[in-house]
Amino acid sequence: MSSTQVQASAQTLSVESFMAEIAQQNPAQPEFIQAVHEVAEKVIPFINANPKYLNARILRRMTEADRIIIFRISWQDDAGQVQVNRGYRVQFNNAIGPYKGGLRFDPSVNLGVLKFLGFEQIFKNALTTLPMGGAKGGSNFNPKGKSDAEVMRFCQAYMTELFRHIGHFVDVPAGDIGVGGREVSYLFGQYKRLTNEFTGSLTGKGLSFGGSAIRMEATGYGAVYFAKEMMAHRQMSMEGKVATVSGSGNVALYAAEKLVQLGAKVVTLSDRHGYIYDEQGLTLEKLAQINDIKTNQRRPLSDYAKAAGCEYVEGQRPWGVACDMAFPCATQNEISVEEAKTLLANGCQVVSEGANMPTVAEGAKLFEEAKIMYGPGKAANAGGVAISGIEMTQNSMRLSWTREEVDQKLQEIMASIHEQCVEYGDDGGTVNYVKGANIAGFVKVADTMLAYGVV
Ligand code: NDP
Ligand code: 2IT
Repeated sequence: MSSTQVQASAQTLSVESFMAEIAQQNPAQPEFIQAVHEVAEKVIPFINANPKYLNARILRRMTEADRIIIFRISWQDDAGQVQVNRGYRVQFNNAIGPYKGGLRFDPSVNLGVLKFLGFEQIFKNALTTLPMGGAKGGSNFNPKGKSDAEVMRFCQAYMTELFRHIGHFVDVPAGDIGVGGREVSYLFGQYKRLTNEFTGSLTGKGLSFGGSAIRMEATGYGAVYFAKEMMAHRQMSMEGKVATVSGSGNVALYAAEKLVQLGAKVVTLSDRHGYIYDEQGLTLEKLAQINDIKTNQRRPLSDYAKAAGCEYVEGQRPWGVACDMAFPCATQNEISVEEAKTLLANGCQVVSEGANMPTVAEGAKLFEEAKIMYGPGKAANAGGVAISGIEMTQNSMRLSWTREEVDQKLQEIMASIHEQCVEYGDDGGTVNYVKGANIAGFVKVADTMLAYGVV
């Protein structure tokens, strides 16, 4: 045994005892505990079969963030009033590359939510095949109803602290809920001003200042490419299949666009207030109109429904609508157990998660037991961060690739993620993608951590 290995008796680890410690160490962080539990259930049997991971306590080390930065953000609103928010960056694990992950600006943001997202990001980024560690950040700032000037002042105040903790070789933030092109531009502008340096320190940038083709589309397109891979593995195609999509933000709109391009019929989209139902199926023209209303004008989906004479269901999510494929692309825990049951009862065969952890744990179990094609977020939505990685590559080269080149890379990366899931996810003849994604992501990071010794 080398000096870097920890001497320990080769006992087995139980999911229950492992989770008891996690729960005790992370009180009042239910989303984080949920995310760790999903990984622990799949990875612990594998660890018990491979004691090198057990003795070195790799999974326990992975559940402890490398470092968490929490800070005050003071800014002035348009009325001159002083506003105070809390800012975070959870730098979870940089074993295989610089910290990488999005920023979320939403009133629901708290430490537990960002730890769940940062933890997921470790495995997701490992699956992309690119050298990126896991991180997440954000603030409880609510961009809704704020003027551009207020959002700018907030972003500048946020970056005035964050800039000293990030950098293209250190930590590279990007967008997530409430952080899109406008916010990344303000954040990058302030980073550049404070450091006097033009580097790829954020991704999701505008095309004129180092952004990559297809980054905006990548998460949604990737979730559809992943579904296509799962279906091809079972000799099925998307042509003519009915899809429900939730959300109407960055991920949802481009998932819907790619579905339509591949011949599927997209019948729903949603926002925080309700969902639209279009029995004929949304067209590319309708999606462009919705994108303009939601993204450019920042108005609710109900305004589109009114303008287009489309059916709108207030206060509900779209999972009661019968479909062959479901693409949850809004937020965590947006498919309840009851909704998971309804989806299955209605014959849904594919769930590809554009959002992070959109299905409650018990609902995910039902999808696994039914052996449908269930792609968990860390595999299905990895296309976004993958193209962020490709943006970093282009920034380092000071070159940019065409849409066609980047789209080709995205398709290759999603196919490779699918292959990794197949390699590690065998479940008696079918593929369990939750098992495959978690073990494949774990192995890459765990082997690297083993190589570093006790760190
Ligand atoms: P956006 O802010 O662009 O859009 C989010 C959409 O989800 C909006 O339509 C929003 O409604 C809706 N939504 C947000 N919170 C809730 C809620 N609590 N209840 C109901 N609906 C809600 O974010 P993204 O599209 O970027 O992100 C969506 C999901 O995808 C998140 O889970 C994110 O973590 C994940 N993701 C994003 C990636 C990216 O590259 N952007 C990459 C991988 C995953 P409204 O319009 O009313 O605000
Ligand atoms: O959840 C995610 O993967 C993202 N929000 C994208 C992260 C990134 O760095 O592009």
